[in-house]
Amino acid sequence: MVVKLLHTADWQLGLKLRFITGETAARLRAQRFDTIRRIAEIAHEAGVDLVVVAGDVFDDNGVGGDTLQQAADALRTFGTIPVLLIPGNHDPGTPDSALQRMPRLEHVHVATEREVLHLGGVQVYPCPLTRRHERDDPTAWLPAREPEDGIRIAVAHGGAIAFGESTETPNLIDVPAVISKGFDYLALGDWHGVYRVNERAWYSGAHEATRFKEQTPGHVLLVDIDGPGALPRVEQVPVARSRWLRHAVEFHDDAQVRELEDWLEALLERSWTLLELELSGQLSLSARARLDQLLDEHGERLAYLRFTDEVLAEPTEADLEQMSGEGFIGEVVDTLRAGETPEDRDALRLLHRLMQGAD
Ligand SMILES: [Mn+2]
Repeated sequence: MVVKLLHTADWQLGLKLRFITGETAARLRAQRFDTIRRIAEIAHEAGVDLVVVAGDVFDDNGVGGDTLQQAADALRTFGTIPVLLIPGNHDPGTPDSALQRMPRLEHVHVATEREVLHLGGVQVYPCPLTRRHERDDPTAWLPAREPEDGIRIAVAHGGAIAFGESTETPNLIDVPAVISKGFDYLALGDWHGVYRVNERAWYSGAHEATRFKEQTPGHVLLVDIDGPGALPRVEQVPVARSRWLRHAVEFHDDAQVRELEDWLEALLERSWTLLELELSGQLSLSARARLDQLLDEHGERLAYLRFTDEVLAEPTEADLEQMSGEGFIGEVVDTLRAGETPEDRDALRLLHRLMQGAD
């Protein structure tokens, strides 16, 4: 008896992405549904017996009917493959549960109770969250293996104690305790990157990232289990369309602006790339001006760009030669050159930029 499982989690459908303005947020919100369709293709190609979504299917229980319908339409593409959804901390199984309001589909099972289900030839033990923060371990109810049991899979949403968080943290899951009860695989959700807790317990991570700080989001896991007690074979499959990147540059040489330009030009699918740049160090005024141009240009070409900017612009002799002039501007430049405050340097930089623009 071999079972093939597709494990995913943290879809957070209806995610607001309030920090992103304009059409891009709507495009990224829509992509979260399209990536489910991609996951369904992978499930069909791999011939999986069961799909488990380990919580936080929706971003919150207040999502509108349009989000619920789009979710149901995307889930329909799994065809007859059974899909198990469990409530997480974003969409707990409270009376206003979004999962309960979603249009019903025959192959989609919403776990509301802590009880064993038989899906795709597997004994599945969902551990739904019934409120946003459970004080008790949501896996505590799981029964130990009986001799007649087949392949057993538990599905839960919360923090593995292995992360070393304080025991005051809600939704904590004692992973070794679950495995010691004779589970072949524990499908976890809540952590947004792929993370192997141990050989039988994994986080799949989110299908599309939600924040820059997430480690290896954008995957699903294909899990093969040859029989009760066999170690699962886990394959990590990339699915995300959006790419969330972080990049840091500490400038100490003007040539690094050109290197940053090359790096930006080498990015694939810029319209799907969100970038967080951390810029520090020191540049000449002319290189600083070129950097500002680059940031303006790529701010428009990327899906999203934000940056921390701690780059000091120090006028070089070449910069100042270029700026020296006659009349009022010449006097201002001389005054600013003589000044030593950061404001003087900022004013010189702005003036330099204005003079460049006036060419
Ligand atoms: Mn969560």
